[in-house]
Amino acid sequence: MQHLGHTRSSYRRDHLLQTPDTFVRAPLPGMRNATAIIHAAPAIGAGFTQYSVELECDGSFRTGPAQSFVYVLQGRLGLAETSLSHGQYAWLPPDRVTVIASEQPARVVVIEKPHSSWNGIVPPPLTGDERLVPGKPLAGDESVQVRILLPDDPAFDCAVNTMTYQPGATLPAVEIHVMEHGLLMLEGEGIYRLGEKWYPVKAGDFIWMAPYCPQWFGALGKAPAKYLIYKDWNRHPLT
Ligand code: UGY
Ligand code: MN
Repeated sequence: MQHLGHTRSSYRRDHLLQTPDTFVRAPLPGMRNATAIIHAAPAIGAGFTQYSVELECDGSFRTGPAQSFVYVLQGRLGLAETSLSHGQYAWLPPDRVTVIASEQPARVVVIEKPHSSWNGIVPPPLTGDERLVPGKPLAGDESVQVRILLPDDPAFDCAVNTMTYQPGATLPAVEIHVMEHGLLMLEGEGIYRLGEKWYPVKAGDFIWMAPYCPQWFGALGKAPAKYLIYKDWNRHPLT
């Protein structure tokens, strides 16, 4: 399709909006029958990487030296003795190579970050199911539900949550904070304020927000909007 050079994607010093029409696919070393779309990486100033992996039949990839958070978007994946399907996720500790494989086509999002340990503690691997995590209203607002996918434990140096907004619901205020974000729109649509710009966004879009990037979201449409959001967490800013 011809877009005459137009896209909703935008790259600024303190944020990236990456829409599916601008995704570029290339396999990473160790991938078999699979390819990656790199969303966030140190090349844009991020302290983490986030990428989508698209697996074909009999596809596989492996986690690297960093801690990894793996969330299944589509299909069924096997890792170690476990299998994960849509909405299920795994956290894998650093320095442990784990092969993730799929017999059928599948899509998964991966977040990797060097682990900053607390008193030398590195947690063991864990798995979970987003649908079984109870939602908590954001700042008392029932129309915005937050699901916290990783334990509230100082051994973890990042948080990964989902946030579900009823149509018309918004973040209560423009946030400006030291933590950076990687965000994948999972469902619905809305308006994201990033820095001094307001962007229409919808399911499939990725957003990176640098530290202190002003941010706000309002959900539009007739169905809830939902996103998966990463942030660095639980560490003094000097560490
Ligand atoms: O956790 C957060 O900082 C979250 N409320 N930010 C966001 O949704 N942009
Ligand atoms: Mn935030």
